[in-house]
Amino acid sequence: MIMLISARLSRLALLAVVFAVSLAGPASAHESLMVEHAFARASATPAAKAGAAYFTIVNHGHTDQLLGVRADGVAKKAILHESVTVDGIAKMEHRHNVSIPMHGTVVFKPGGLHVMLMGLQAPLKEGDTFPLTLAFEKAGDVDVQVHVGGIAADGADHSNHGDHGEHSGHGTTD
Ligand SMILES: [Cu+2]
Repeated sequence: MIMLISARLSRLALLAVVFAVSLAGPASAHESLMVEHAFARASATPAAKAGAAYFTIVNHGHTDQLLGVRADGVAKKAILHESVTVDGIAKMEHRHNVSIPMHGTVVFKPGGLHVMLMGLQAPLKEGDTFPLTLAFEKAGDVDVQVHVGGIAADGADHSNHGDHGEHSGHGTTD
């Protein structure tokens, strides 16, 4: 009987340890949130002062929030924007934050959520990369390298090859 009780106690202790380890996980929350396929479109003219960056946030962990973005050395300001159509009129809305659902994926893409780069230090050139820092509420800062594609890049692989025609169907308004 005493043996049985102590066996149960040690099993409880083991469970407590497992539970404590699984709670001690801000580091693993950081790794479980990934930013993939970061891209931007090349500036259409050398005088361009604004640009946009896009990426896919893949969250393998708990709910988080994207609170802001920094593009130090690239643009004076980087803002979270969303292109929306209200009563048939396309416009861009400032987003103060973007919710990242648990085990969810949030796609920033032309015509939807994007990072607006205001006051570009230099026009974005196809083939270049630049750093972008995404600030998440729980995961903290996540640095990504943004690949600059053509002026109509949509993030798919085919847009990175220059030699099979223009994708003239894409708008460049955002
Ligand atoms: Cu915008």
